[in-house]
This record gives sequence, C-alpha cells and structure tokens, in this order.
Amino acid sequence: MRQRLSSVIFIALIVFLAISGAQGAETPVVSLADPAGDDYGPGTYVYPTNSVFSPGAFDIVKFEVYKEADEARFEITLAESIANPWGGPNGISVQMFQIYVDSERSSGFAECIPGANVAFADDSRWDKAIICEGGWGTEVEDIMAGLVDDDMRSCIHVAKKASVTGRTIRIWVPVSWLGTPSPGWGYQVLLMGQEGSKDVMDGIKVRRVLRERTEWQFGGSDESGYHPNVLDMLTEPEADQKAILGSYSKEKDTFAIVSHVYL
Ligand SMILES: [Ca+2]
Ligand SMILES: [Ca+2]
Repeated sequence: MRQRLSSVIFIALIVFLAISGAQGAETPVVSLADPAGDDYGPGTYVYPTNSVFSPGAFDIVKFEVYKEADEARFEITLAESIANPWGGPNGISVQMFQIYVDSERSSGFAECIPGANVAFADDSRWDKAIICEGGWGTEVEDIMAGLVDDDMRSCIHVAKKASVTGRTIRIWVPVSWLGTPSPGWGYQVLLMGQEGSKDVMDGIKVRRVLRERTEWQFGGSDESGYHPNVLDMLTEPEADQKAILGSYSKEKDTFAIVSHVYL
C-alpha cells in the first residue's frame, strides 16, 4: 500500500513538473523592451497631482505577444505595480492602452483612434487595434459609435478579457478576428490616461494633457490641439521618443507621425 501511494505521488510529481515545465517554456511570439523613465510623451509631460496617478503608472517597459489556442495574449509590463483604484473589471482604472497591429503592409489606417492625436506613417498603417481601459459596461463602444465609421470600427477590438498581476496586464484577443500573429507583423502601443468624464475627454475616453497639470489632467503640453495625449509608446533603442511625439505642427496642420515596431 505504501509503495503504491509513493508511486502515485511520484507520478503526480512528474505530471506537475511536466506542466510547470511546459508553462515555463512558453515562448512569446513577440518580445519588445521599452526604456524605463520615458513616461513623459514628447519629453515635457507630467502626471496629474492626484495620488491615483502613481509614479510609473504610464511607463511601459515590456510588450509581449503569446499565441494560445484560439486567442492571442498581449502582455504589457509597466515600471511599477498596477493599481486599480476605481475597480475597473479589466484590472485597471487610470490607464488607456491602445495596441495597434500592422498585419498587411500595403493597407490600413493612417489616422489613429480618436483622442491619441498622432498619425501613422504612410508605410506603417494599422490594420487592427485593441482598446483596453477599465472596461466598465459599454462606455467605449457607446462613445466610439458616434466618432468612428463602420469600416474603422470593425477593425477595433474593445477588450473585455484582461487581468492584472503585479506590473503586468494581460489582454486576450480572439485570433478569429485578429488573425494569427505572424513574422513580419508590426506593433505599437500607445499609453494614455483613461478619462471617464464626457465633458473633458478627448476622443474616446482619453485624458487630456494641458499646459499646466491639475489634480486630474496631465501637464506639459502647448495646448495647441495638435499635441499627442500619449505618455509612453514603444520605442526602439535607436529611436528618439521625444522627437517622434514632438513631430507635430500646428502650422502644417499635422499630428506627430508614429510607426509600428516590426520583427
Ligand atoms: Ca517606457
Ligand atoms: Ca517609450
């Protein structure tokens, strides 16, 4: 009996090791690092003064994509633990993530989802985008219906399945909509503030960046209306985020031009 019990324990241990080994060996399709400490948009942006906007809450340090059976899983890691002060069902409250995917180089949108105030380069248009913020009811969908035409709307997924552990948010997206993440695809992540008040939001629930910060608004912009509302974005080691997000022009009527990161 004792021998049989030890055999069962031994087999259980083997199964456990096999499963944990398989999980540990899970390899991302994409893994990109972003510098810490560049959560200042074009170099001048500062957080609102209210304590819910905790240091590092808008600082991307890693972006990864994993392939599961029927879903792609996006993982975004920030510089500090992610808090959820207003109890968003997606595990976040103050952040507005927009993940852009360029899966077909010859097609796509140059204009961004309303509110970010950037544009994509002609050779780096996006085909699919994911919005992930708190996830309260249908707030995003309701506002999007009045601002985005059917064509673009069919290319935007509003995240309903997401969870947070420590510094990392995981977002699941059906591959039946996205396609299977493949070599050659490009990715960009724009991190902004989520704004719940319709009176003061830009576009779809984006928190504004004013000249002077307040308790609830970011500061450090020129309030030109052409400045991006983006605190952080994926930037490759040789790229200069300050120059990229500062490349807008009120005189020329142009937003800052951003591109995807390709693998
Ligand atoms: Ca960063
Ligand atoms: Ca960055």
